[in-house]
Amino acid sequence: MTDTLTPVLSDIWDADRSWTLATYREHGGYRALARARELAPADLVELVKASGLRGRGGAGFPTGLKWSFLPPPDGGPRYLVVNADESEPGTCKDVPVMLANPHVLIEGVAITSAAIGCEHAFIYLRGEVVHVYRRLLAAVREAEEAGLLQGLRITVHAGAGAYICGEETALLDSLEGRRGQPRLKPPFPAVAGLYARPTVVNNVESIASVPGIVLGGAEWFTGLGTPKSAGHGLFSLSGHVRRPGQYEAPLGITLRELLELAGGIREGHRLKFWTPGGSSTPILTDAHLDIPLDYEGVAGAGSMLGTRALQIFDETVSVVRAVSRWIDFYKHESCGKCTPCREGTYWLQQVMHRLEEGRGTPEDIRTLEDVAGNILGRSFCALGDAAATPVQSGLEHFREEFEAGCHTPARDLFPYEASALA
Ligand code: L3W
Ligand code: SF4
Repeated sequence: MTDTLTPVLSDIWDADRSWTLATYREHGGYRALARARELAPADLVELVKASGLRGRGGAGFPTGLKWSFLPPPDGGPRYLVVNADESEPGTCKDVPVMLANPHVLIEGVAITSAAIGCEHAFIYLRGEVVHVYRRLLAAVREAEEAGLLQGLRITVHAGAGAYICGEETALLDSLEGRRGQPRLKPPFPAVAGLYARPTVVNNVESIASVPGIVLGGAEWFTGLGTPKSAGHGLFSLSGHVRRPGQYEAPLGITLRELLELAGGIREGHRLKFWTPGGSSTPILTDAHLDIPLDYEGVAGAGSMLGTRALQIFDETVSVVRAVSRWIDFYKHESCGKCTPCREGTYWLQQVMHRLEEGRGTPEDIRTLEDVAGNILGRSFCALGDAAATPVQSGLEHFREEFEAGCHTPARDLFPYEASALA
C-alpha cells in the first residue's frame, strides 16, 4: 500500500499479519458490530440510507435503499449474499480487501445480517483465487470461535470461474447449483432471490464499508466524497503508471490527483486513454484528467464510474488492439442466453481481429457500429452492453486507428516492445 487519502478500508493493510482477528481487534475491529447490536434493525437500515453509501460493484445503487426493499419478515429465511466474483478486466479491489483484511468484510456481513434479519449469509468468491478462499475460511472460523457471530452462519462458496456469475441473478443460480445465467428482473433479488427468498446481494467493498459507517456515523461519511456520491473508495490504478496499486480516496477525486499519488505516467510517456471503471466503462482520454471521479462526474463525461478500475494506457498502445483483447474476453464470457450478445460478440470479434491485422475494410467499421448499436440496450443483461462499450467509445475517440486497420496491422503502428511496462 502506498499513499492513501482516506485510510478506512486499507488502514491496517501494512500491519503485521493484518488478516488475523488479533490484529483487526488491536485496531478497533468488531467495535462497530457491538455498537450495531445496540441498534434496532430498522435504525441500522436508516443509518446506511442516510450515509448515502452506493453499491461499490459497478452500478452504484443506494445500499440502504436496497436493504429497505426486503418485504416484512414472514418467519421464513432471508439471505445476504456478498458478490465477491470480481472478474472484470482491470477490476482488482475486492481481492486485496479480502486478502489483507477479511475481518472487515466479515464484520460488515454480521452488521448487515443484523439489519436485514438474516441468519445465513453467503460470500460467493470467484473460484480461481484459492488463496483468498482459504483466507476467508480461516477468518470466518476465527470469528465463529471467538463467539462474534452469535449464531450467524457464513458460507464461503467458490464459483467455477465464469464472468457472468458476477451478474447477481446468475450468481444466485450458480449458488443454487445450476448453470449461472441471468434471471429476468423483476422480481429483484430483494423480493425473490436465493431459493426464491428475499435476498440482499451486495459487493465486497459495499459491505466492508458498513463497519466504518456504523462507527463514524452518516454525517462523517457524507462529509467525504460529493453530494450524490458520498464516502470513500478504492481506486485501482494499473497499466502505465509508475506505482500501480490501490489508492483509497474520497469519491470525486480526479485522475490527475490520483496520478500524482501514483508517481505519474511512466518516464518519458504521456497519457493516451484510460477506463474509469474496468473494461465495461467507456474509455476516456487525456481531455478528462480533471473530471471528478464520482457517479455524476464520470457520467457527464460519457462514461461510468463502475468499479474504479483505472486502466492507464500511454501513447505506445494501440486502441484497436486493446479493444480487440476486451472483445475476446466478452465473446468468451458471453453466456449465450440472448441473441444480441451471443451472436454480436462473435461478429465484433471477427471484425476486430481483421482490423488488428490490417485486413479490415470500410464496411467493417460500419459493421462494428451496426453490431455494437444492436447489442446496446437489447441484451438480457449488462454483459452485452459492456461488450458494445469499448467498441463504441474507441470509435468515438480514436476512429482514425480503426480506419488504419483497413490497411496497416496494429503491430506495425504500435510495436509490442514499446507497450511493455517500463
Ligand atoms: C430492488 C429495484 N432492487 C435495481 C438493484 C439490483 C442490483 C443493483 C444494481 O450491474 C453494473 C453493470 C456493469 N428493486 C431495483 C433493485 N436494484 N433496481 O440494484 O442493479 P443494476 O441492474 O443497475 O446493475 P447490475 O446488474 O448489478 C452492475 C458494471 O456494474 N460494472 C461491473 C463490473 C464488474 C464487476 C466484477 O468484476 N465483479 O463488478 C462495471 O462498471 O457493467 O452496469 O443489485 O438488484 N427496483
Ligand atoms: Fe448472456 Fe450476454 Fe445475454 Fe447477458 S447479455 S444474458 S451474458 S448472452
